[in-house]
Order: sequence, then C-alpha cells, then structure tokens
Amino acid sequence: MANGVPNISVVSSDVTPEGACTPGVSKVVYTNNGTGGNAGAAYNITTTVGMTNNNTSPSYKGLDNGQKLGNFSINGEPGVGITMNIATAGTTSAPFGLNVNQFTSDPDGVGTGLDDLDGDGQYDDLAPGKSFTIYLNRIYIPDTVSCPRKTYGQDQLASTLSYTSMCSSTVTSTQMLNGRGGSTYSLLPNFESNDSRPDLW
Ligand SMILES: [Ca+2]
Ligand SMILES: [Ca+2]
Repeated sequence: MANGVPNISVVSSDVTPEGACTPGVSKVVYTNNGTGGNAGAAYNITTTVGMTNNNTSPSYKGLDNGQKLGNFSINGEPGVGITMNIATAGTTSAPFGLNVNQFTSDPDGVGTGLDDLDGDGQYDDLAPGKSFTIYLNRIYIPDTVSCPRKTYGQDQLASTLSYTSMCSSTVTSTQMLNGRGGSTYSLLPNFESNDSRPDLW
C-alpha cells in the first residue's frame, strides 16, 4: 500500500484593513505539508470560515452585531477571483460553511492548488506541496458607518478544514485562530500520525 500522510496548515491574515465605508479583505491559506504523492493528498475538502473573540473558549460565528464576513472567493480577491457558493450561511452562532466540491472545472490551473485527484469530477483535493487560498471581505454592519470608526473589532478571523484521506478516514482541524491585523497562528490537523497531539507552530 502506498504511504503518505496529509498534513494541513491553515493560516489566515488580513490583506487590507477594514474601513468605515470600505470592506476589509482577508484571506485564509490552506497548505498540505504532507508527503507521499497522492497517498498524502487531502480529498473532499470542506472548510468553515468565521470569527471568534476568545482564543481559549471561542464562539465561532459568521457575523455579530457589528461585523460580518462575506464575498468568499478563491484564486483572487473578491471581485477578482472565482466567487464561492456558500454551503451553510454564517450566523451569530455558526461560521460559514464553504465546500470546494462546487468546482467541476479546475479553478486554479492543472497541477496548482486544488485538483481532482480522485477523479470524481470535483476539484476538491489537495496534493502534498500544494496550497489554495480563500479570500473574503470583512464588512461592518451596517456596511457604511460614520467616521471615525475603529479599524478592527474584537473578533478575529478563524477557519477549519476537513478532508478525507486515501483510506477514507475523516480529519477535521481544530479551529484556527488569528490575532488582529494579520498575525498568524496555525495548527496542523495531522491526527493520522502516531502522535495524537496536534502540532503547533
Ligand atoms: Ca488546480
Ligand atoms: Ca475530487
């Protein structure tokens, strides 16, 4: 049997700040640091993207009373990249669910980023050494507010990624938390190694 282990890192950051009348742009980069060719690929990827305001016992949500996430896109910023369909809408108590199995053609080029490695017609697989990026807007509620307005709220961007391995076991990362203003914090959902602890770096 082929050997390989997916090892996914999830890193979110802010591309541009959120202005009083201009949405901020943020992104989440998902990278497979695994080994083993297609045996180490992550298949049937789904993600969630939301906000949290507590790194230790987070609530995880798509909007709150002052801010919401939206305009999710891949392979480019909102308005430039490919718009993503929302699988499950974010609420004040749940993040947005985003499934990349919506892509029935390659969204980012052959051999780059997401590919259809298992031949099911869905470009929702990520080989070792590959990465893909989801971009989104952070938008104040209401979407135009009087100035001056604080640049960022208390909420921090967060994301999870789930996949199945070649052996069909499902792995879900723990919630990815990020500080305000683009600091990063990633956790690897590599629970298929003998080490049951998530790797932190
Ligand atoms: Ca591709
Ligand atoms: Ca596929």
